[in-house]
Amino acid sequence: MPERTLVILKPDAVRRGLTGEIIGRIERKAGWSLAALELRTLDRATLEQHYAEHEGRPFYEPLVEFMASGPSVVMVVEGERVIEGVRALAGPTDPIAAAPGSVRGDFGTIVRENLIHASDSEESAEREMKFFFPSFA
Ligand code: IDP
Repeated sequence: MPERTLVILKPDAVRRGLTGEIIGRIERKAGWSLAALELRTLDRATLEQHYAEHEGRPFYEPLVEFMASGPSVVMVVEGERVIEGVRALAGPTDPIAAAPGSVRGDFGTIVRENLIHASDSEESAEREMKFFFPSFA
């Protein structure tokens, strides 16, 4: 059964002109497709809620600042095992530890500026889709 996941191409991906490359990788996976997509500058309130689980960690404040620093591409991707699949396509959080072939492994060096967010479970995908696209069924 197809799933849906919430993906954010972070401000570094937009600034560096990598959104087409990353969206292309997602679209080329068999049966995956875009269900919603918007270029959006995320405000502090939105980001504080999105990253609430990290509040108090040393990287939290610079993360919120970075994420608010310019437009992101916010999207819903749907397809077979897309929650696990986009996480695999993104690679692990630290781009230096991420394997070449993954988005973070191919394009990133800085942990904070790691290009892409993707929901990490069915539960967070549901929550994040409703949060970023409230009118989305
Ligand atoms: P994930 O995005 O791979 O799921 P999380 O642990 O949920 O990773 O962290 C959210 C985001 O916070 C990361 O994608 C990264 O941008 C940033 N981040 C996480 N850990 C660190 C860190 O140790 N230093 C700087 N930024 C971090």
